[in-house]
Amino acid sequence: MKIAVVGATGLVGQKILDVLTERNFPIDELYPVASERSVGKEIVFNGKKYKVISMMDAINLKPQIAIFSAGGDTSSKWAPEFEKAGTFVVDNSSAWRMHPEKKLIVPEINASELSVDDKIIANPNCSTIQMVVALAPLHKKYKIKRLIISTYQSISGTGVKAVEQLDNERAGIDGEMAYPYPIDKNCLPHCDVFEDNAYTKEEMKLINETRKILCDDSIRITATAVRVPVVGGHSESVNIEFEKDFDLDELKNLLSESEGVILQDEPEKNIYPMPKFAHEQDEVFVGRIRRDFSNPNSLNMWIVADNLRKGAATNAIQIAEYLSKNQLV
Ligand code: A2P
Ligand code: 11C
Repeated sequence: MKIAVVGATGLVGQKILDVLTERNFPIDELYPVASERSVGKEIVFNGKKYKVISMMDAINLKPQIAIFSAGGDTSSKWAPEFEKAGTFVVDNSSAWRMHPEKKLIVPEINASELSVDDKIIANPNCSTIQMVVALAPLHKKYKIKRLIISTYQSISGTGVKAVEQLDNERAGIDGEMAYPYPIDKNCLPHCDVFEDNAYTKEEMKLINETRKILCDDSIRITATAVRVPVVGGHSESVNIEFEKDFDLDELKNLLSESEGVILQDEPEKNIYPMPKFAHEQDEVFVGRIRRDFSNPNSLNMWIVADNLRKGAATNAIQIAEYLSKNQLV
């Protein structure tokens, strides 16, 4: 298969190249694309060197699939051009996620919605993906009424500049700032930009994307997204109120049998999910599962995943694998 990776020089783009290699994705030709300033630069894929090419050159080469991770403006402008060339676009940005005619896909939950006509497919936001992988089986069985979410998000979600900011701060070097404040020894209740309703865009993504993926606009959701000086993954404390009551052991059993979920819940042995150990893993880790005694039919849960993998690259490649395995491409 001919595959383009748009944003191949970025943090997620690099992770996409790693995951394509690891999963032995059937690639005959790889077209790495980045901004004009990177055209001609060399990147390494599967031990071979490739030159970065321009967007127009990639479109003219008519890849079957283009995996985009180059920001929302780039996707809004260029995904339709790839579509015109007959290419499937799997887009990591927020550009198409809430478009009423575009599908927002987490393969464990809703890949079966895809058809040959879905040429632009949206990959959800990282903090949404890991949460819905754990919530979907619970919603099916107990029906979620309300979610109260607090996130603890890795700096890698912001991109290369944020990783450099943290490295510079730790090395005592004055450098460019990705955030309005220092991030080392700090936490910022501020992920992405503020909207008119005083929530951040990241918080609104959690709310709107979750409802779209779970196909249920009746779920009431509120969220606070916080940036923490962590590298390996995003963590989330989620309080869930269900319509139906649950048996805690049955619920944990359901999670342990759910695709893509790993239960790490033995508090007596200090076993619970942490970004240090979710780093470079493709699964979603859940733990600290306990009844919320303050409210009927309610539960607290801690959810951790590598935001660059299941939160971005792995989910996008799983979508590409679905297209390939189901002969949609
Ligand atoms: P470049 O390296 O040439 O700037 P990150 O989110 O980690 O900062 O990465 C963003 C990625 O998106 C990079 O690969 C970057 O390429 C790419 N990119 C940014 N703007 C464009 C554009 N207009 N067209 C294509 N790729 C772009
Ligand atoms: C973060 N969730 O951690 C973001 C990164 O909408 O795809 C990805 C932004 C997006 O800041």
